[in-house]
Amino acid sequence: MRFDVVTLFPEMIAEAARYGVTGKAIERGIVRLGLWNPRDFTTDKRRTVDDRPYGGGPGMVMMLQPLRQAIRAAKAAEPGMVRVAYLSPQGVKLRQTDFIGFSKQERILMVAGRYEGIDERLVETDVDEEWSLGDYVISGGELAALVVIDGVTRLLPKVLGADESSQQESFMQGLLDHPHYTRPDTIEGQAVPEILQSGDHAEIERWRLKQSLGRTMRRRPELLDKLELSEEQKILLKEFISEQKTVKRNKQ
Ligand code: 4GN
Repeated sequence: MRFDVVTLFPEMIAEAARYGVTGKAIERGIVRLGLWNPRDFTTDKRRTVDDRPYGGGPGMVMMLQPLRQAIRAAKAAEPGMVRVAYLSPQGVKLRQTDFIGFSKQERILMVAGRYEGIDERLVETDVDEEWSLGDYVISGGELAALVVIDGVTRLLPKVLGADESSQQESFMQGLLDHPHYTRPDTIEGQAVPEILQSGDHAEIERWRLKQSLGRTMRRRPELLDKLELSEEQKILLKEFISEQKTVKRNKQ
């Protein structure tokens, strides 16, 4: 899989992608990164990439020409189908299923905006899709592009080992994850749930699914609404509710 990013700060992408799962995937050649600086596609002596907004107002806008040339160069870098994505708060909210969709593509080209945004004519003609991480604003699209690179890379075959496979994650089933614990089994009066130390793998799976269902209901009920729960899952959810009522809690 090849990711291309058009950015004024290519080093930011290159450096962050060196760590962890993305770093390993790049090392192993499963992922390739192409970085394109619109400043390299300017023609004036000052290498200008921004200009004042038509209509007035504060801030600057990323100029069309350097961005368009950078996108074209990135596309032409190798043959094959490329989806051009722009990351902005105006985009469609990204979900895990979109990452799954991206992971089946050969290439994704992302445009990382800065300042007040990019010239809208690019969105009309050079961009295929506009995506948002969520309802908040950050100062540049680079961190958003890195989120996509990371979220997609960890879904690619061979990137995660069999035991850490993303396939068995709760989120793939539309549920929040269950709690995790490691040693020691007790610390400052806080014990690891007994069942997790029982060695009964069927019971452990059942407990984890119950926690996933319960946490999803408590924290993200709208996610549960989208699911058709099995009879067993309904039973687990009822068990979660009755077990929760017996313990005094101020969270979850
Ligand atoms: C994306 C980009 C938020 C998101 C961004 C988001 C850079 N902020 N919610 N900032 O996915 C003006 C230029 C804002 C591009 C954009």
